[in-house]
Amino acid sequence: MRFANTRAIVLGLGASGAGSANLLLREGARVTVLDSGMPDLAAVAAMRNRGVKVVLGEAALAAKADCDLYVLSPGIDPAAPLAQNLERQGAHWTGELELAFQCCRRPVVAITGTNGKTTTTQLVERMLSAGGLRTVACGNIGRPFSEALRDEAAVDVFAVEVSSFQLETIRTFRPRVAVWLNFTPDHLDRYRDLDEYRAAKLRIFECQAATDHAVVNLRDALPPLTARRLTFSAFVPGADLWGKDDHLYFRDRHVLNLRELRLQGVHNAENVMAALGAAFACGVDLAVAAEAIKAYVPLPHRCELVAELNGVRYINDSKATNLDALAQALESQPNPVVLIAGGKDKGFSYLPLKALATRKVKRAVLIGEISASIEQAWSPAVACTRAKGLGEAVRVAQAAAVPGEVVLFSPGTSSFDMFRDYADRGNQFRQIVQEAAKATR
Ligand code: UMA
Repeated sequence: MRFANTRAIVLGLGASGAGSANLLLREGARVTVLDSGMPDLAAVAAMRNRGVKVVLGEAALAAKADCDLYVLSPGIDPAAPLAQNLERQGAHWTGELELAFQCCRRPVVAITGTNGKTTTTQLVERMLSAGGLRTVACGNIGRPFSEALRDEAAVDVFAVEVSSFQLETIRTFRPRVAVWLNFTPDHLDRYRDLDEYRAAKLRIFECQAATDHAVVNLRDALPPLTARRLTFSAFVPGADLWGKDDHLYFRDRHVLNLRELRLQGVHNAENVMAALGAAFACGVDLAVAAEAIKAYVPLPHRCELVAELNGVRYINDSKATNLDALAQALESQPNPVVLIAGGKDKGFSYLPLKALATRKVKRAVLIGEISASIEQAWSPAVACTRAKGLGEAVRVAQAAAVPGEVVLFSPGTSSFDMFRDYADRGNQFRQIVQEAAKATR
């Protein structure tokens, strides 16, 4: 047992904290979990039943750093009081990703990028599985890597979606294949600037060796990498994986007709290319990999058509938690859009989207703590209305949209000011729209 007789403190009792604590228990450690927020009470009870000491609230903020190992959940900013209290006493962080990697005996394909991580991770899982490699998708996708390790005996490869938050605290994390999808502004509520965010993400390559692969977007100027590079791009000529007129190629070989897939848009073409690159690096035949994703159905909350009501299409794009994702959603709409946007103030301005919004958006209905700032950035070029909640926003949008138009819920920022997460936000939108549909019948 790797952590026999180790005394460990885990910070945060969300999915990562629970996964880390359970892994540490399996590896023989004595575990304390600290949570200064509002953890799920069932999770608290489950931990206590397993012999874990759980310390909550003010007591957690004053905990003593009297252990050997300190595991940080990714959503907890190292600058937060819970972490600072222990850091001042000399604690060094091991992230949940690093902890899981240290206990993992299987190769890892890691996927990062500002947008498209979850879709690509799922595509990688399907392609590798079709190629005969038993693969499990985990990580930032929702199921923590530490939790997925339970199934290790039945797994050949872990396809791990990794966020910048998780990469901040790695030391030995070495993916055999590291995928870099794209990089655009995000998370400026956590990082001082974009360079700091990018530096955290670039750590995905830090421990790779010359025998490993880096599957990278040719459009992004990356520093020199140790691993063997495979490039992809829908825009820049000369990539190993590239596209023309709905067709994808690997060097001079035709691989796939995008029209056979249910994934739409150029961003998804690049996600598919990246996944094909990872499959190739793992030795999977590209024809087999391409065939495997023909039945792939995109996940909810990503430009998901929720209903058509009086000739107006209602689209749930709650997963758009940054400006780049909102821009892609707007670009993909040929008809006038009534946009519902806004949410948490993550420290960036919506000004860069003003020209696009002026072109595409008939009316913007704005919610959340960033609503005034969006109005300031876009009005009067874009007609803006502020709404108190999502219900009011849908009512305003419904009144503004006429047949042939689209009500697009694409917030452009994260949800944590008003909702549990983007999925909760998207589910609430779907429910409100479905109730409105019933009322009009
Ligand atoms: N907490 C404290 N003190 C604090 C802050 C939080 O005690 O100061 C506690 C909260 O009360 C809560 C726990 O910490 O009980 C939450 O921990 P967490 O935020 O790390 O959440 P998890 O449930 O562990 O979810 C995390 C990822 N969340 C974040 O990075 C914010 C999930 O990604 C991921 O799916 C999960 O681990 C499994 O790996 C979500 C996400 O939004 C989807 N990720 C960001 C993104 O994709 O943009 C990075």
